[in-house]
Parts: sequence; structure tokens; C-alpha cells
Amino acid sequence: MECCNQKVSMISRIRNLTNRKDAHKVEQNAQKKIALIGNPNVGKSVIFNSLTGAYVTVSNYPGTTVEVSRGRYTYGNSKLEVIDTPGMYSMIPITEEERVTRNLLINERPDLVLHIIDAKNINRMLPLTLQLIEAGFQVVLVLNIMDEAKALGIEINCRELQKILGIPVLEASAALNKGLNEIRKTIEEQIKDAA
Ligand SMILES: Nc1nc2c(ncn2[C@@H]2O[C@H](COP(=O)(O)OP(=O)(O)O)[C@@H](O)[C@H]2O)c(=O)[nH]1
Ligand SMILES: [Mg+2]
Repeated sequence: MECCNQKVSMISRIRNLTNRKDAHKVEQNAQKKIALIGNPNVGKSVIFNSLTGAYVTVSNYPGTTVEVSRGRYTYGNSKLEVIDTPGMYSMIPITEEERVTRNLLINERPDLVLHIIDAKNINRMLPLTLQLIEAGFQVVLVLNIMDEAKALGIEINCRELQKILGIPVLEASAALNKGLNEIRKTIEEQIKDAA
């Protein structure tokens, strides 16, 4: 874990030396974007629906038959675009869905990435969190399906995980409407920091 810790802190130092935001922003005042990323069946769409409500468009990603949903998230006077992406296991794509999500991340460079994982399987899912951090994204990790994890006796030391990764880590049971206020609060705090 120490080695992983050092790696993450080195990456964040390198990230601070580069000016990636300016390099990728087409418009200075473009609407900020949040992408929901994660394996299939981790609750991305449940969280997307709760964040966006009525204003949602679903379209095929250009040149593919893979659907991507986009919606609006409003707070105060600010509006964000939220993107519900096709399931992804790794930044190195095997399926067409993964290729779409990888391309979307590269081409649209979201200001914030919510990596949503199933709390029952964090060991299998954390490598993608590291890949997203390594790729320079501002990441928030959501440990969803906590209700089932707890029922199985799985306990996760969120504080320690947060310290090791250097990013916010939240617990949620989105289908039971738990943890969503905390997700909203964290999005609003984090998006302010996204220059
Ligand atoms: N028990 C439980 N089920 C959940 C939770 N979040 C989502 N689900 C269920 O998991 C399934 C997949 O959710 P969905 O949002 O479609 O996942 P996606 O493939 O990541 O978009 C659905 O049946 C949801 O109702 C949760 O926190 N707890
Ligand atoms: Mg979905």
C-alpha cells in the first residue's frame, strides 16, 4: 500500500505541474461536465436519475450503437452536464461500450469523474479508480450498494481509503436513496475547485 500511496502522491505532484485544463478546454466558460463511470450494474443510472431528474437526452455515441445519456444538474445559479456512461472495467477497452466511455473521457475531458463501485467488490474495482487518477481526472469515489455489503458483514475503512487515494470517498445505497445528499454536496464542493 505504501508503494501505491507514493505513486498517487507523485502523480498528483506531476499533475500540478501541467496545465491540462487549459490544454483541453475549448471554451473558457464552457458548461462544466461530470461523468459517471464504473462497471455495469453498480448503480450509475440510479445515481444519474437522482441527480438529473427530467431533462435527459439519450443518444447513440457518434459512429456507434452505444447509448449515452446526458442530463442537467442545477444548484444555485450553476448548471452542470451529467453524463451516464456505458459500463467500463478498464481504461484499456475490450468491448465497444468500454471504447465509447474511454473515447468520451478523452474527447470531452469531464471536469469531475464520479467513479461508482459496488462496495461488495472493491478489490476488483479499485484498479480503475487508480487508472482514472493516473489519467489526470479529478475523481470522487462512491462506494455504492453499501446496504448489501453491510448485510454480508463487509466493513470498509473509508477514511483510510480516502487518505491513501487522496480523493473524496463516499458511501451510498443509491437505490434506497441513501448517501445522495452527500454526493450532491461533494460534487458542488469539488466542481468549485475544478478550474
Ligand atoms: N441493493 C442495492 N441495489 C442497488 C443500489 N444501487 C443500484 N442498485 C440496483 O442495481 C441494479 C443496477 O443499477 P443501475 O443503476 O442500472 O446500474 P448501472 O449499470 O451502473 O447503470 C438495479 O437493479 C438497481 O436497482 C444500492 O445502493 N443497493
Ligand atoms: Mg446504466
